[in-house]
Amino acid sequence: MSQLLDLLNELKHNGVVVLPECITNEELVKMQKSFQSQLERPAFNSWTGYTQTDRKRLMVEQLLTLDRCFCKLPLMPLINNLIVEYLGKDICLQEAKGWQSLPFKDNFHPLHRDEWYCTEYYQSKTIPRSLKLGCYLDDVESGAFAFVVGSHRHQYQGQVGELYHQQTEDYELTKVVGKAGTLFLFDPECLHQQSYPNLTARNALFYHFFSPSIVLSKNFTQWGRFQRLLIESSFLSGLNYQQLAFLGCARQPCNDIPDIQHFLSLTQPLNIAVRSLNEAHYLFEKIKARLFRT
Ligand SMILES: O=C(O)CCC(=O)C(=O)O
Repeated sequence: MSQLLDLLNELKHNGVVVLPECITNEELVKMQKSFQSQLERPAFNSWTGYTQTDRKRLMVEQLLTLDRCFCKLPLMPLINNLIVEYLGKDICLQEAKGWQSLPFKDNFHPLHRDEWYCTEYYQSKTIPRSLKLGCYLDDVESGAFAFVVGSHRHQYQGQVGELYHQQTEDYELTKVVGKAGTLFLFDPECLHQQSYPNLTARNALFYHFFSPSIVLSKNFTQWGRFQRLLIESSFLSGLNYQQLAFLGCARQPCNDIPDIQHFLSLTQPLNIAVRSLNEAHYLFEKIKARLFRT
């Protein structure tokens, strides 16, 4: 109990807390292998794989479809209890993704507060809170997660997004360096970034927890950054009601039709390109069958 309270107090005070070792070596290896398998190729047509929306990160979406270990991680009692104590009982997992950060020398991913809730809606209301769980899959010495201690402790909205705090020299950054398997919780209202330079590719997981009742930012939903959480159903077997609820199964069903605005003008040419490729593949197979008919 006192460990939970100590960690909770540190999280409340600093905005970030590094957790004690929770993952076994066997689980870590499974997660590393499964994550790596998604980095072999980009998601395309019927291939699953990584997606890429910026220059230096290969995103692995929907971790809970990949391996049971990714499902078990947020359910570990210490993690689960800390999140519920910090955010309240109606909280659940909303995103489970990770990324490989490719090496970079510049301030590629500058200091920011996450843009996820609708800032206009909450203009004169209490700022909604969320938590992220970070997990390194590699030993991290450079390119570590970095944050400004205590910068989440403000009552009124700070500026969200990456445009406002580019002069990193103005801030004292604390870095979370650590071995593969290092776990940390942070309040994304705390100023944070991936520090630079990042000398080697870094694989890391980021789970995001918040209440289903929160009104989300349109940038978050319509630009495809927020995706509905998918789970491989066999990973749910044996979980109790509380665990299922924590993974989001107790939410009101979401009836919104996804309305992604990303590169709208490219939709038609991209559809044509993919269909042409499939036609070409079909023709190729047909010619091959004719030529090699016995
Ligand atoms: O990749 C990192 O270390 C930074 C993570 C981050 O900025 C985020 O999850 O919002």
